[in-house]
Amino acid sequence: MTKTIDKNFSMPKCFNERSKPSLYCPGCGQSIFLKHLGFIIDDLEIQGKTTLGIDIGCSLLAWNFFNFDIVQTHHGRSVPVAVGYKLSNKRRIVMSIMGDGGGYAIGLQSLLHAAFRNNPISVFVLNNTGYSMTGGQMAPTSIPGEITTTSPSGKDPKNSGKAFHGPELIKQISDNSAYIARASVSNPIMLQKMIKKTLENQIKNNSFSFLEVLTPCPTNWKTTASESFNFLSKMEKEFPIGEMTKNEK
Ligand SMILES: Cc1ncc(C[n+]2csc(CCOP(=O)(O)OP(=O)(O)O)c2C)c(N)n1
Ligand code: SF4
Repeated sequence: MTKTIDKNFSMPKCFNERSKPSLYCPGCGQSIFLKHLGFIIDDLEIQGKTTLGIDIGCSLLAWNFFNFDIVQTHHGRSVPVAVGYKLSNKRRIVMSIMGDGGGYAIGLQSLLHAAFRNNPISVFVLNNTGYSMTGGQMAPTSIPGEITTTSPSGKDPKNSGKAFHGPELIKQISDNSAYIARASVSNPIMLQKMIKKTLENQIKNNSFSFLEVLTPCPTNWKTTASESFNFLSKMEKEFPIGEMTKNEK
């Protein structure tokens, strides 16, 4: 049976009127991010002009929520599809949303070249330190010592076990006009501000923009609500939040 959104809760206008029941696990940070993204799309009044490329992984569940054009891609391929879409229809505002596995492992080359070419799309990578949809395997972003289903003794820092820092790498090869930042769902005001700048950089400056968002995955982390936010604080030490743009705007 299809559930309707309870109008007593504030929901973005660009969400589907009759959204399917949410398939996100309770406490998932990805759904928190989508709600803030929805509010910013409302604020910028771009619902009718937006196209979203979604990846494989839990982030694909975004297709349940938004009432605008969405294209589903293969794992790690939402960036090249978004680039192709933008090049063929320059008036659209084109976004890509993917997990850290999609962005920093299987799709890394596509992401880096889009940044290098300064393709005017907005990319969001949701970093939850693992491959969540497939059961919580270790990812490039798993932090040193982190226990995952494929690192039961903890990710070994002495054995190539460092955490991968995406925005810091992208900054090295991107154009001066690119917007690059890292946010966390623990700080919604900063998150909304950065989502807005990520989209505005495409709209006003016709440039590449990139936002990594730290999001909890309580199911694979096997954490309670408070433990999830404790782990998020640990992530924020490894992955400092803030803007990494070369030029002040
Ligand atoms: C080419 C390819 N390889 C592997 C898979 C299997 N697969 C599906 S989801 C997934 C993990 C996704 O992890 P991430 O991109 O970090 O997204 P999350 O689920 O954490 O949001 C994998 C490996 C696939 N769908 N396609
Ligand atoms: S497995 Fe993790 S990332 Fe996926 S929906 Fe559940 S909490 Fe969210």
